[in-house]
Amino acid sequence: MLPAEFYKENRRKLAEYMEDDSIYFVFSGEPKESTHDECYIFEPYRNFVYLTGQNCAHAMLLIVKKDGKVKETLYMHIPSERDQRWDNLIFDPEKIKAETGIDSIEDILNLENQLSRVLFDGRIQNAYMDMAHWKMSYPDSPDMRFAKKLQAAYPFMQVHNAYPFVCSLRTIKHPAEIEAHRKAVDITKEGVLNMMRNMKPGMTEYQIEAYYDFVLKYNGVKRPAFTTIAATGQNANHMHYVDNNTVTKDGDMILFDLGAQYNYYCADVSRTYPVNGKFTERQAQLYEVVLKGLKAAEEATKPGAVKDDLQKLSKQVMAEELVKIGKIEKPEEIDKYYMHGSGHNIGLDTHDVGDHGLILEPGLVFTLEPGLYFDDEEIGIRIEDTLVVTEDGCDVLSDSIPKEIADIEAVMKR
Ligand SMILES: [Mn+2]
Repeated sequence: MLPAEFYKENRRKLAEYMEDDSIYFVFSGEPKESTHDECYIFEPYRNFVYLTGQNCAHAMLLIVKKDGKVKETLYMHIPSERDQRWDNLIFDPEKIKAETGIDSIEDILNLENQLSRVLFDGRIQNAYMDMAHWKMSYPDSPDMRFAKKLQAAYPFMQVHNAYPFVCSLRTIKHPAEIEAHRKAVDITKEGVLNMMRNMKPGMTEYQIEAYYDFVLKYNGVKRPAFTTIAATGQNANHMHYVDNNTVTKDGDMILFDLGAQYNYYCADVSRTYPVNGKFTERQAQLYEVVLKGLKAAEEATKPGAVKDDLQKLSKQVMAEELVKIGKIEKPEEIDKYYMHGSGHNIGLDTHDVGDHGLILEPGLVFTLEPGLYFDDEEIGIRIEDTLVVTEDGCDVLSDSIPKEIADIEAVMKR
């Protein structure tokens, strides 16, 4: 949990954005079944987390703005005796009030009755839902069901989507959010170091990954920010390889793309290391090309810089270096070896909300991740940092996860 003041401030900005005589609602979500009676780990809807800090299922935040006055209510599932006994669900309204700064905590079963009383005079004709909608065939959600119900009962009700507005708030991070990112990166670092100290040729990718997983679990991380990529040899040239079941060979490189999360704030880091702890001359040569591309972009990261320009800079530097070492003849031939963008916003989501082409501002947390993929040499290299834009440059949160060749070899020395 971040301080209650943080969530209060987020809600205050949202209420300011709302038209007078309107309501806003957002649900936390419902657990999803995986197989039979098993469920996936519940993932609360991130805008709900951003506004309340709570991670319970079957809850709804309602904000009513009427006559210029704002009333916030958190509707929650009140656990039955059975829920308490079997699932250890505890309902402690005083604790929730302290954590959220919301004074009114209600049973979600009272929602319709209470909302009817708010809407009875017909003055409220605008409702804001909050819905991420990244594809048309979106699975049915409690928000969609509730919006439909509202419009069926009050056909004059205009339903708007406040999602873009809440996402615009989420783009620039509060210092407490940056601290949570820092913590996620620190746990990630510990996990990477544990792999570096224990990996050796002959182990499978998943056996190496297990040393990372152990550290996450040990630090109370239930689930990483995203599925870990541990890709050796040619596997590294498939950007989303997650099978992680290949036996590593002496002389192979292994590419990791991974991140822990802390209070739902994500880390996203990539590193590429020689499995046996020592770069060959050729591996070092190609690795330095990518590292130079990353460093050029990091040095150019400051308020006012355009994020897309950082991507172009990385690419340009790597192209020049590839020409220098004779891998390509003309810079534009780099497209054969470089086929993705060089970074994304990161926050409560690994691929976080916010405009991709945006101009950097202090408090923006994002990643830079240049890579080169050489099918002809069975080598894939990606180096990715999580960084935050500061007043006069940037703070590379993952800087101390070894990326210089000398540092990598020193940690992995046996
Ligand atoms: Mn990544």
